[in-house]
Amino acid sequence: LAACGRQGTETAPSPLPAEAVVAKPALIPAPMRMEQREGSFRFDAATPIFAADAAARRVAARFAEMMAATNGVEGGIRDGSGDAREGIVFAIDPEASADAPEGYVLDVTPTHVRVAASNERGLFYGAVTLWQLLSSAQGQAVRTPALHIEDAPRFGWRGLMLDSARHFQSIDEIKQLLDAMARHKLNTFHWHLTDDQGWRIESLKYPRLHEVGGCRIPAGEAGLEPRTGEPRPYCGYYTQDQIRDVVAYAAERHITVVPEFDMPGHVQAVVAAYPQYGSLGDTPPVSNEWGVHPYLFNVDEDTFGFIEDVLDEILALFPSQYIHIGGDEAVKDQWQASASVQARMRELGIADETALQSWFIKRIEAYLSGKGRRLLGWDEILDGGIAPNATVMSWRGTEGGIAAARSGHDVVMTPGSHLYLDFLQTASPNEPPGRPVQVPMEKVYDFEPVPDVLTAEQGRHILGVQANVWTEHMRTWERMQHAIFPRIAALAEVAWTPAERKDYADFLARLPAQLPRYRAFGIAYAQTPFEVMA
Ligand code: TNX
Repeated sequence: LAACGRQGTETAPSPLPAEAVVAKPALIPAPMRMEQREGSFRFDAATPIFAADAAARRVAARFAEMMAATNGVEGGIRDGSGDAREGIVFAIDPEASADAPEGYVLDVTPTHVRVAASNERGLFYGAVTLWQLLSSAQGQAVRTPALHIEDAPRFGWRGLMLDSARHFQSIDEIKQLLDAMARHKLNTFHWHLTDDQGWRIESLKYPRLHEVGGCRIPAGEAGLEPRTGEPRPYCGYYTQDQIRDVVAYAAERHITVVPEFDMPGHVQAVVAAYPQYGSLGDTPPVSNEWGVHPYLFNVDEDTFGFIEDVLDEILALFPSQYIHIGGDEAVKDQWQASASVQARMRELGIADETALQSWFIKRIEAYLSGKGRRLLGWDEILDGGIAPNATVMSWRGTEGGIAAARSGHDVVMTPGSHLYLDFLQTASPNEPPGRPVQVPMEKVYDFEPVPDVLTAEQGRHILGVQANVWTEHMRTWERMQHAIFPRIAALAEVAWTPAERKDYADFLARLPAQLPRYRAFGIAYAQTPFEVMA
């Protein structure tokens, strides 16, 4: 990886307990710059951990928590800046990493360690690095090589999307995922909360959204009570308190939660609850089938009033600058078939349904801009002309992202070909059900977010990358873990590590050290990638 010279070879003073020695740091994602130095540092239960202020203390506490989980040893946190030059110091230091908002500097010397950053976020990432360094060996006493790291992420958007509409997860599972994201230095949790198969946000103003829209009857046996054969609905939503709790929990881990409220398509669950806002006025059931559905919002003033009310509730729950409004897969048949939609188009002088979708999204964009937020949508929001200030999430390959960047719009790359974790990862018979195409770990790793057809200036519009966890095939947390881990480690390196530092063989050499860390946190990662490698 970096310029690794000599390895720590000092022997411990004799009265100390036996220690595990880290031969070579195994950090994921690999840092921007790392230089190994002379000697090594010993960490054990007696190592003091200094934190000078509240922010540093919060970071030190997270560090201690992680060390306790992986190595069974915490070290004691003390107030102060560690002038004694022993132990570990966490310091907010305006001089350190000032020009990199999430960067940090880490120095390990034979006598002490200093982690410094200009803000708490950067300091937290420094703590994650130090924890990985020390947990590259097992045991309550570890010795790690002296080194100097200067680190900052390549991208500001390092995301993971979770679909809680098709199947939903418990708050505890979501928190476990947020914890794991933070330990991979990911900072954006895109929460897909509404779709044809379910509405998962409690609405105070429109309670039928979660009461009716939150329930579907699964197809086949899963939808029947085993004894009586009665319909067994699959129901669930997150209360506003639970959502606030998740948002706060994420923020403590330096993760922004970006909600998604899909429109004008993927709204069958909404129309099931409030048919007056659908284009045709009929009342469908909440869907229990996967794939693309025909239901579209109407385009009259009542419908916009409803959407804006719901957005207001969402904005109050999610402080995120970006609000995802979907925009994908809106087949236009219902708009074509609806007399009132056609009349509205004539009135507005809108030529076709693609132009109508563009008008629709522009209207929502103006609403969100008026509230100081930014609209984000799937790449279909380019069709018929993109709204000013809209940001594009490129999922049908990178083409949409390229077009958006060329026209001066910001982009998050999340191509299905490389970053969809609902695709299987190997040809092993032990893969659980999933979408049939394969996205092996190496393919995730090899994704390059900034296409070389872009100029440097256009390339700066690529905010970053995100992997998506669609859950049609992931009924359980176990399956989700299989899909996410360890591919999330490859994603982390795509999102964080400078392109010229990426090296798949080296990544594979570091990956084994990551696995005991997963186990320590009870993460049931996929074994299939390792069967293939064996
Ligand atoms: C396409 S990606 C969808 C989702 C599905 C996914 C399954 C996107 C914007 N739309 O609705 O869940 O494929 O892989």
